[in-house]
Amino acid sequence: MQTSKRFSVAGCLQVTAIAGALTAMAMPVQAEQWRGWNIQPPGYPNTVALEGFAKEVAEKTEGRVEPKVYNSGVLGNQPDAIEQTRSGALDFANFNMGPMGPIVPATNVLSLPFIFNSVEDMYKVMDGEIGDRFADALAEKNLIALSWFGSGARSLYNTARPVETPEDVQGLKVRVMNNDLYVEMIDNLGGNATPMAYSDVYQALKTGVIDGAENNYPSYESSGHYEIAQYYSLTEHLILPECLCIAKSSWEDLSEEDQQIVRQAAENAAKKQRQLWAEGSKASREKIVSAGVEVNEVTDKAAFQEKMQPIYAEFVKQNPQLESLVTDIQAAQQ
Ligand code: BDP
Repeated sequence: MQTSKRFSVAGCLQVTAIAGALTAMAMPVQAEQWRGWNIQPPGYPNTVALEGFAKEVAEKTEGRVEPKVYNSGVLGNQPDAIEQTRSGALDFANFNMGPMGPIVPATNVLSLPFIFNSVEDMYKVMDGEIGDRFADALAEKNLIALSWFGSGARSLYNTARPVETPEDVQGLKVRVMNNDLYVEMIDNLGGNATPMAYSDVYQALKTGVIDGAENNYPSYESSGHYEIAQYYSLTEHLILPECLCIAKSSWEDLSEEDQQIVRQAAENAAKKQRQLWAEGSKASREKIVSAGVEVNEVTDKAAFQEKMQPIYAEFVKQNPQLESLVTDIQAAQQ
C-alpha cells in the first residue's frame, strides 16, 4: 500500500516535470526586444560598433535580449532620445555628452572648451576613476553608462572664411548643440550662436539661416555640411566623450549573468568604435579635402583659450561642487 502510494506520488511528480518541460519548450521565455537610438547613418564608426554590440548581446544571451539599432536619428532628436531612454521608452543609445549637460549637470564639465588636451587624454581620463564619477552622475538620472566612445575633436566650419583668430568668428551665425555653454562659447568669440537639432543643420546652412557650425570630420562629412560650408578650421575646441548607455529599467530587468554579457559587449563596442573612428576620421578628411574644402590649422589656439576663461570662472562660481572635477581632469593630463 505504502509502496504503491509512494510510487504514485513519484509518478505524479514525474508527469508534472515532463509537462512543465514541454510547456517551457512550447513557450520559450519572452525575449526582451530592445530599441536602440543612434543619430548616425549606416556605415559610420559608431553605427558599426553599435550593430556589433546588438549582435553580440543577441548571440551571447541566446536570444534572451534582442537589441535593434535604429540609425540616422529616426527615433527622434538627441535631447528627446535622452529623455526617452531615462524613462525606459528606449532601451539603449549612444549619446554625446554635449546635449547631456542640461540633464546631467556634472557632464557639463566635459563641455568646457579645451578641457581635454587630446583625444588620448580624454580616453585616459574617462577610462579611469574620473569616468566612473560621470557614470555615477548619469546613473542618478537613470542612464547606465557601460562604456565610452570617442568623437574626435570638434572644429568650426563656415561658408564665409577661414577662422584663424577669434576675430574671424565675429558676426558669424553658428549652429551649436543644445547646451548653454556652447552659446557662451560662440558669443565669447563674437559670433551668434543658434542651438539647433543636428538634423536641421544641413537645410539651415543651405538657406543661409546659419553661416556655419562645428563638428568632427566624420560628422561634417557624413552630414554633407562640407558641401555647403567649405572652410574647416582646426580650432579643436571640444573633445567630447560619448556613452553607450542603457535605460536603468532595462538594465535592472536583466539577470546578473545577462548584465555581465551586456557590459562586456559594450566594452567590446567601445574598443571597436575607437579603432574605426581613427580610420574613419582620416577617410572623411581625405574626402572633404578632395571635394574642395579648405582646411586650415589654427596656430594660435591660446587666443581662443583665453576667450574661454570667463566661461570657466562663471562655471565654477555657479557650480562649486563641480570644481574638483574640473581640476582633477586638468591634473590627470599633466
Ligand atoms: C556628432 C555627435 C552627435 C551629435 C552631433 C551634433 O556624434 O551625437 O548629435 O555631432 O552636432 O559629432 O549634433
